[in-house]
Amino acid sequence: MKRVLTIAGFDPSGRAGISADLKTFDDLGVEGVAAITALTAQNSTTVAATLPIEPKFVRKEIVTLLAEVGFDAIKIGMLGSSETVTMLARFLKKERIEKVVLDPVLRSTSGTWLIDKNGLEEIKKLLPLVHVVTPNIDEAGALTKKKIQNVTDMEEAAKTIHSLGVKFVLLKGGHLKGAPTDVLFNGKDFTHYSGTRLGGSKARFHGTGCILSAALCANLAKGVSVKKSTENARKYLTKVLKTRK
Ligand code: PXL
Repeated sequence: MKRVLTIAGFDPSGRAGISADLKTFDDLGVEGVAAITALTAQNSTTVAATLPIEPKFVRKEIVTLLAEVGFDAIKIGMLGSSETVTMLARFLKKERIEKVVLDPVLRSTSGTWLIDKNGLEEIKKLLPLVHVVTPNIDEAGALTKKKIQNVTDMEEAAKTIHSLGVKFVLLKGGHLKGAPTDVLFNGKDFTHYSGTRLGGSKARFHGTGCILSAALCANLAKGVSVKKSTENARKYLTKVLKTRK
């Protein structure tokens, strides 16, 4: 069985973060292990508080797991502090793990910041060490300092983010109006994935970014291509959302 590490925060509601990642890994037939970067106090609609774990401790969590077995892929989610991002960049530079998926979490769906103000610049430094980055419209806007309003803007943003050194950019369009389209860019070609919009409360969509990137990572660990992994991850996410109110 392939083994996948998630480095992310803990959401006690179970819909996002570490618990969502581990459930996704389990569903997709890979063994999940986890390093917690932050605790949060939240329910499905509100983040009341966050408590980042010391970067040294996060590093200890990762190296202790690694001492026993390697990872076939790594998924990175909420990191909680820019110091943890810096620590992780150092770790990835040393270990050279190929299949790294980064969900560049900046804010919760409800708008609470999940990283400090230096986090964004530190996250940019992680990109050359990452295989696939999965920003949503807000995160891509922050990374490129541009307003993204349509698919053409998304393609421009994906090019800019790709130029920061990451191999694949999967820009998620769910936050734009109309039929949601995700754009994958490999430095040469664009692939568009379109779907139908599901209705429902904000709570229904809490953690969707986590689930998508975890499912993508599980597929990559199993040797599936990035294009096909994206397709499979989107299908898996739709299935999960259909079980939610
Ligand atoms: O969806 C972003 C996210 C990621 N990780 C954790 C979270 C959230 C949003 O609330 O709590 C732990």
